[in-house]
Amino acid sequence: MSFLSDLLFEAQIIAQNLGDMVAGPHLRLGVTGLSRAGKTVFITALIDQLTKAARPSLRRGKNPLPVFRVQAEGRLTRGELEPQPDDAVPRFSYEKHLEALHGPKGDTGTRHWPESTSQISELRLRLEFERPNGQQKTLTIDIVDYPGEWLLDLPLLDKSYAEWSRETLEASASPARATLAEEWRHFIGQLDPKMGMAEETAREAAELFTTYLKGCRADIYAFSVLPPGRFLMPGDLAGSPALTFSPLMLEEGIAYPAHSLAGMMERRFEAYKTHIVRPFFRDHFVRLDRQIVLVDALSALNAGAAAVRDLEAALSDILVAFRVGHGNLLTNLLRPKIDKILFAATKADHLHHTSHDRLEAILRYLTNRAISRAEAGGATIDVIAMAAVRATREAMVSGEDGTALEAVIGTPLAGENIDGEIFDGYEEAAIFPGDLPKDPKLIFQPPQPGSTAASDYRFVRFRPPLPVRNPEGTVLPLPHIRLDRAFEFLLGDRLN
Ligand SMILES: Nc1nc2c(ncn2[C@@H]2O[C@H](COP(=O)(O)OP(=O)(O)OP(=O)(O)O)[C@@H](O)[C@H]2O)c(=O)[nH]1
Ligand SMILES: [Mg+2]
Repeated sequence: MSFLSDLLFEAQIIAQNLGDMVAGPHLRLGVTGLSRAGKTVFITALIDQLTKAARPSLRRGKNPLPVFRVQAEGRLTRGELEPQPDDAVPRFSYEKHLEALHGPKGDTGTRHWPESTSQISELRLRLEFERPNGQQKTLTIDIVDYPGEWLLDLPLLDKSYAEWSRETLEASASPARATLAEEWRHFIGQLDPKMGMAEETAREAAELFTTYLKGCRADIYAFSVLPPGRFLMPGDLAGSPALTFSPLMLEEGIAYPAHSLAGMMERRFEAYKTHIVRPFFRDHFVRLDRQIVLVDALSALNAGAAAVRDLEAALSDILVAFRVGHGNLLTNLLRPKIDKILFAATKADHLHHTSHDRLEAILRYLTNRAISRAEAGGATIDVIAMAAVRATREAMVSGEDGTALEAVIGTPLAGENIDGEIFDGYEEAAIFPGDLPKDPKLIFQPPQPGSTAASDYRFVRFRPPLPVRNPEGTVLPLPHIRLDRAFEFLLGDRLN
């Protein structure tokens, strides 16, 4: 049965890849990232920039994408949205997300970031360009957006229910998580996994487990390793039996009968993998050509060393699931490989540009294991600090002792708090977020004694920037930091 389903799985992948190949020059770009990493904002900014890049009337004097060669050399002639390729997948709500950033119905006072993603969606962009020899060409780019939580499920594919139970329980006993897990652990601690199946008990265990996972995600903890992803973002599966399971305290080496509570939980865990995780993996991940991995290192730094360690673990777990390297026509048909991966530390606009190199060094350090693995597979890797949408500008402010500090100015979101000052969402503020450490290793260390803040950095969330219009009333592409460098790395060679 499992051999047959594996065979069917492979056949479906080959059929999809064949379809992709006959569709003409095209690239499937994976935009990967844990929840709140900035995927939806990045995709929106990418489309906003690339559909406007060939229109000089939508520039503020200077070229907004100087490092993106096809555009800088004036060879990008058109960027347009096309009907997406998969009829069964909803369309990425580009217009809605962009309108949110600009301010719905032209009211800039209500501009806000797009909502957290709860469903998969997809979009196709067609770029028309001139090759350096003058030949006209097109490149089609498919991009998929999905809830970041679902990404955490990929590592489950290789785990049995017993392994997953053991690992999840171990993690929940760590000092950083134990308090959050207390009620759930107490509940399952009283259960005998050999007892008969009991729907009510399974439901209660699953609910307490979900509450624990949600607690871990709160800003002050900002933990990253929290599978199963659908427990946090169920999409259309809320309340379904596929989500009604939980780890149990199992005894090593015991095979639990099918009619026991453990047997039922195991069946549901396997069903979750078969019916939810595998299709997501097959329909999305296996077909990617290139990958940008967005990492919100700043939120983890804000929450402290335990969150940073957790983020590092989550990133290396996830990246094992990528297929990387250079394939030939045949191997690409069977198993397309990701030949380029860009690791991007997002939201760099929270920092003065003098700290961007340090942020980049931190991300390089966090993804070290993943980078070595990908490079060994033959993929080309780069690491950047970037802001898909730049919500701040820079300024010098003077610190308490009169020293000059490199700060950023923006409008903090309503409710953001720095040292007891609560922002109202309208007032601008100059913020010195603290210096990132020169030595990236220090991010794994707890704050210095004497520090009053939960950590030594203070990043607040800012509102999106005020939109700027051209004389005809069209909104210009939003400001960004190094988005053009990302485009050049991910797309540049395909636009030559
Ligand atoms: N300042 C700034 N904030 C950003 C940027 N990108 C994302 N953010 C912030 O990060 C939040 C999450 O961004 P999203 O793009 O929704 O993240 P996501 O990865 O799609 O998250 P899920 O849909 O929950 O998986 C936004 O609401 C913003 O507060 C950026 O370029 N600059
Ligand atoms: Mg999203």
